[in-house]
Amino acid sequence: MPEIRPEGRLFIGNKRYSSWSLRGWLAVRLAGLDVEEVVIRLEDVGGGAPTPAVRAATPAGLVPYLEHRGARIWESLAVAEYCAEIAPGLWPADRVLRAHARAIAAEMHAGFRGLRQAMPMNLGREFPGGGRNAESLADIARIEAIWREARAASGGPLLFGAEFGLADAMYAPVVTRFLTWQPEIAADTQGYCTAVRTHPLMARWYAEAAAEPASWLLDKYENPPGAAR
Ligand SMILES: N[C@@H](CCC(=O)N[C@@H](CS)C(=O)NCC(=O)O)C(=O)O
Repeated sequence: MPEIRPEGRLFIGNKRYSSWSLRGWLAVRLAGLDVEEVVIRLEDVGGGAPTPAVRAATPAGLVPYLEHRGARIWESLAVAEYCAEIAPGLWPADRVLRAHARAIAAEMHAGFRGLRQAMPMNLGREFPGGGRNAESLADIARIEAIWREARAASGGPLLFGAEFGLADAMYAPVVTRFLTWQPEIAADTQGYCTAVRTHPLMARWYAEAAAEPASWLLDKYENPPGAAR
């Protein structure tokens, strides 16, 4: 029997904190790429500078970064599009729905800075009531509307029907932020969070995050400024 070898490498940050890595990882796993996973512990070197090991390993100094059969792909949305070339079913089959899915995925990739800054991802903690400011609440309202519109059109429970797709992958870290920071959200938003959280790949990512060494904990994410005390 010939040895089955991985077809490349996926560089990601550690799973407790790295929200963009979660997007790329979900796309790669949903597409079934046979790649080795290289997890880089994120560090706080000050001034918002990237982790030296991330900078050394990746073209843009950011994770996720995918090498697959000669292709080099960085930026989570580009990773998602690459995965969709291999597994086209990760976008909706219908042209109009596919355009909608791409639009909301791009909106996530380009925006929601208020939410991302006020409610950083931390899969091991709960900060109920924290992180609420005008910018994060406005982002949350827009995200609820996006999810509501997509699920109303598709019937849910995921954004474009029964299958977890690339639009869901782009919003999965938002779901984790909602579970950690527990903003006030509508019942249908909560329903979507449950549908995402219970997907087997999300369960796997959470379990692997929980297994990371305690020495990887970062004070800036464990004691974030916006946490209610
Ligand atoms: N726009 C990029 C953002 C990637 C990004 O900001 N990644 C963070 C981790 S979540 C990173 O690599 N930070 C470097 C560091 O913290 O050292 C993408 O979509 O992939």
